[in-house]
Amino acid sequence: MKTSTFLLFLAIVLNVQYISAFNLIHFLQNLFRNEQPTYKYTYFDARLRGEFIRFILSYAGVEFEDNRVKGEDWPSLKPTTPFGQVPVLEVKKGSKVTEIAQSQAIARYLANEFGLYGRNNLENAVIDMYGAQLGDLFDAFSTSFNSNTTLSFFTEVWPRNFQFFEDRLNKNGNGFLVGKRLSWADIYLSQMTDFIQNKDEFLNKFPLVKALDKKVRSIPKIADWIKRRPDGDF
Ligand SMILES: N[C@@H](CCC(=O)N[C@@H](CS)C(=O)NCC(=O)O)C(=O)O
Repeated sequence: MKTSTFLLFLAIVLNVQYISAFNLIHFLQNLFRNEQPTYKYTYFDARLRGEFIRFILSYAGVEFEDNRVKGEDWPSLKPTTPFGQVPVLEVKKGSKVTEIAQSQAIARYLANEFGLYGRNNLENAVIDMYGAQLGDLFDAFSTSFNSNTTLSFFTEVWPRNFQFFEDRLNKNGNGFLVGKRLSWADIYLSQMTDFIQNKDEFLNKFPLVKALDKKVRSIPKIADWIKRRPDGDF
């Protein structure tokens, strides 16, 4: 049997809930070529928009430099980033460093690398759709924060969106947002619950989101990150 056939066979056999065939093949290929990239993740010393990427990096089980920029250092760093904003992920392969800005682009790259996508392009598009909705929700949170309207945001916009996700989980019917396995959108949705005060009470109204959140946070590598992550500013 050719090595690639054997690896494919092994990957299919091991294609359990949290390990996709793609993930395993990719990992083994990189291992044999000794081309494991290294990661430097730059964001503020906060959770906010950047934390879900830390969840994904933790899930991936890769070492990453968690570069937390202090407010006073931001003005000098800002012009060195691709679009004057964070998060930015630097991926170093050999001597080549590639910077990825835009949280959604970072998430999609990591999802492709570490098997957090679906089984085909259609599933991937739906996963990206949920990611984009969560990104919009975070934007709305940011706007409400800057205009001192967080109260109405958390009483109207936030529960409306959680109801959307509850309905979508109900429609998919198996505890994940898309297909039958974990995707980057599931992780993003779970991490968003970091921002809820009285989380238990709030999530009681959204039992499927609550169950997904529990499942994500009990994945050992994510649980470990949650245990050791710094508090940060927000
Ligand atoms: N669409 C971008 C938005 C990035 C963004 O708004 N970053 C904020 C922090 S959450 C930032 O860098 N603010 C500082 C600034 O703009 O100077 C993404 O999803 O990454």
